Amino acid sequence: MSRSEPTSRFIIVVLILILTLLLHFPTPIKSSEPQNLTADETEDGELEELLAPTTRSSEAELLSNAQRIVLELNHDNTKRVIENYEFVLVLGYTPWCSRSAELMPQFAEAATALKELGSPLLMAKIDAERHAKTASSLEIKGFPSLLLFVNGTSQAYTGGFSAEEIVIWARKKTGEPVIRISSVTEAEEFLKKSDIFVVGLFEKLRMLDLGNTENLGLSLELGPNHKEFVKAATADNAIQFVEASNIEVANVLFPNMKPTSLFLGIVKVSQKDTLHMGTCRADEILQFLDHNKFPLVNRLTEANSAKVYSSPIQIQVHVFADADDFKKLLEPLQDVARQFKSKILFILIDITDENLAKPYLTVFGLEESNSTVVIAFDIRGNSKYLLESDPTQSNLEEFCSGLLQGTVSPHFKSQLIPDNKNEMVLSVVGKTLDDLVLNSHKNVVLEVCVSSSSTSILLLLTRSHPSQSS
Ligand SMILES: *[C@@H]1O[C@H](CO)[C@@H](O)[C@H](O)[C@H]1NC(C)=O
Ligand SMILES: *[C@@H]1O[C@H](CO)[C@@H](O)[C@H](O)[C@H]1NC(C)=O
Ligand SMILES: CC(=O)N[C@H]1CO[C@H](CO)[C@@H](O)[C@@H]1O
Repeated sequence: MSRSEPTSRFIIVVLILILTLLLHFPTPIKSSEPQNLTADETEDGELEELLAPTTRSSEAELLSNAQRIVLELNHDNTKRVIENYEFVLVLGYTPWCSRSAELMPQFAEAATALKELGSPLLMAKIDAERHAKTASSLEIKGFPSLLLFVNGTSQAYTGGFSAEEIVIWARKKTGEPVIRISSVTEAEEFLKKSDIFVVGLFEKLRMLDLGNTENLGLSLELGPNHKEFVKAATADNAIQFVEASNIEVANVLFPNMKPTSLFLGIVKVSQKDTLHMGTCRADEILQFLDHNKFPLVNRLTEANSAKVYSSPIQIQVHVFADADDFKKLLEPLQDVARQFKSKILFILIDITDENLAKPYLTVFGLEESNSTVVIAFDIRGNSKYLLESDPTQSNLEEFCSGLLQGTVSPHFKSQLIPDNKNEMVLSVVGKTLDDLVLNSHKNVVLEVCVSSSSTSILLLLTRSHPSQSS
């Protein structure tokens, strides 16, 4: 009797203590696994559904399940979630923003894929209009915006905006930058789902594949080359890196790979294009990627324009065509592009797309054009060019060679060259400005008429000072 009483009192005290703790700290999350969330994370038990296995009965259902895998942040849970998870990718959106609406299903699809891959990343979204204060405390500016929180500290999102691109980026930044492929079957499966990737063959990985882990120094023994490979994979923002441990597997990924114990290359599946990388240094791998990651011909969309124009390639050929001409042009254009690989960037733009095409065509005075237009920019010299002949393969080749050699004349938006024969006062247009005025050996009085006003400006250009005098 005298012994059981203190015991039961002790139990009661412990129970009260546990209850108190539970009430005051409803979810002491310490794990990085989103699956370990409990239902009181959200008021409406949304997470219970979140935890339910994804069913595959219909596409709509799949999407709505996917959307549930994304945790909805609000005033009450944000701080706790950000602080307690190692990795949280937050999407700041507003309900009225169309770009948010486009991104949301991609984000949800990425969340599903990452969950299936067992990623430690928690995907969350916050309605930045409804929870403006909370959103601004996360430094969410502009919509949609994505931020990755690592142990509570945010970093900018630098990946693409399709589900696949989000998955690739997220894995790179959460400790899984490289996918290891150990069998031919896995390699074939991977190829079906991938368009562009970097492959590395590291024969020393074979020991890991065979389960030979008794050598604890193995990761060191994989050597500095492998370390550089992983470093590059982490630093790059968009391209999946894969590693293979034997030549049979590597050969499925990169056909006709030379038998060697170490090999790096880029594969562009849909372009049937492969490139061998003759380096294993991280910075050189990244530089090589910058110059070679683009498809031979880039079809411009609003979604990929930022990515396409991030290319460091200085000469860019833009081809404007309608859907029918696209089909006819694509192959010859790819052939040309192959010859000028990593020297000229080729961009294909739908001529009927006002937003994408008009601004360029207007610069050339060709906004009314209905047939294929080929223009080029040299970013170094800030000059622009126009292909004046038909866009046949040989004309395109000649144009591109000329661009590289600097033998194509830059284009000026210009009226037709007027017939000045027998004129006392010569008419000058954009195309003849250099010859008649700037390079003239005589002094020139130039009258500039501004079409929108009745006044005109007189400029005296003297030979010794070929610039404006009065
Ligand atoms: C996050 O914090 C945990 C615990 O302090 C630590 O083990 C982990 O390495 C950190 N993660 C990153 C990516 O820094
Ligand atoms: C292009 O097509 C439009 C409508 O079909 C027509 O009005 C216009 O004149 C055409 N422009 C040229 C340069 O052929
Ligand atoms: C309570 C609970 O669900 N625990 C799980 C947390 O996550 C680990 C790793 O996925 C599981 O093994 C636990 O069962």
